[in-house]
Amino acid sequence: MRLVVVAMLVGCYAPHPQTGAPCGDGACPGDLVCSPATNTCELSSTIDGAVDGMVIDGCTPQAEICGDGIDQDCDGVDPVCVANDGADGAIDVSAGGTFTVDMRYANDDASDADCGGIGGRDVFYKIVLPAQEIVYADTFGSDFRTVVRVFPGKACSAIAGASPVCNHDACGGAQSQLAGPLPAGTSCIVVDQDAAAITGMLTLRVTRGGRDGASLGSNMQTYTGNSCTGTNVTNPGTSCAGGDTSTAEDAGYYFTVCPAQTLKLDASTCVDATMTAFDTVIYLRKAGGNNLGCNDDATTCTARPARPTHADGSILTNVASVGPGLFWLTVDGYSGACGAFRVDTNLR
Ligand SMILES: [Ca+2]
Ligand SMILES: [Ca+2]
Ligand SMILES: [Ca+2]
Ligand SMILES: [Ca+2]
Repeated sequence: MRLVVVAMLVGCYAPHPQTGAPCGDGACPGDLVCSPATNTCELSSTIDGAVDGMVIDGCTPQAEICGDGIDQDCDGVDPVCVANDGADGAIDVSAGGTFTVDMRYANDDASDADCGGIGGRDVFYKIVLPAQEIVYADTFGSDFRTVVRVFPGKACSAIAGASPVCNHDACGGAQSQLAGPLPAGTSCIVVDQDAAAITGMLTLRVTRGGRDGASLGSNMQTYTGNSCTGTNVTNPGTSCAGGDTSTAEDAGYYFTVCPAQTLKLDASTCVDATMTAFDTVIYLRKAGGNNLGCNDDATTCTARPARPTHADGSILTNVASVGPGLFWLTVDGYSGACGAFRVDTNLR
């Protein structure tokens, strides 16, 4: 028995050249080969006898699986997996931006979590927020059917058994688009391939909404609120309300627009002037962008009972939002004002 244990230890710890080291002038020690994809020394020739760049007799090419030490496609290379193939390599997308991945170099190791088909390769992202905020993501431009699973408040290492926000087949197509609140702290985003896909280029776009807010519904809606309970996130800007840069608290309503789609928005704080108690300013922006429309005082508004000599309610009419993206209607106040409001909208 003692001899067997010694033999196993010898087997496990027999010295051999390490993989992952840079190729020296294209050469690698021992039986490693130089991977042209990474310019590092990798294992392949130890598995099936392939030599660098050659397809050997008797090797039947199959779909490559990255990082498993086997050269499935018989080109002499076992490619290194992408960094965010697994949960522990989740790429931080907290700053927003566009992220691309060649899915050939990922593995199928995420649970489908009852969202999308079983199978397909998957990659992991994380986002870390200082406070609850609306976050937008889409995968338009990817060349495969995408499934996006968002796990609010869960690190990627802790998503087992959790139910994600699930999105696929958005906008009548094969990609994904979603927006919604994520809490302070870390959340995980998994992008998967539907069914048994093993190739494809992923384009993931992440946009921070810059604030918390409520979802703006399609067609005619009425919302009431009190902006004094919010915080001052934005101001009307230099092109509106006389360049008002006051610190009035504001309320935000968000919506998404599909690619090649234009939505039109009407909004008014004076449909019932008795329900709005302060001098409002309303504006529409793409997240992070400038005013697409902004109005302080609409002369066609009925004056508020509290200020009968001056109509200071606000109206936007037929303002266009061109997709794809995340858009905000903001109810703000002029010169620091806040209060109860009613805003009537028509998004179509
Ligand atoms: Ca492989
Ligand atoms: Ca994976
Ligand atoms: Ca404001
Ligand atoms: Ca006003």
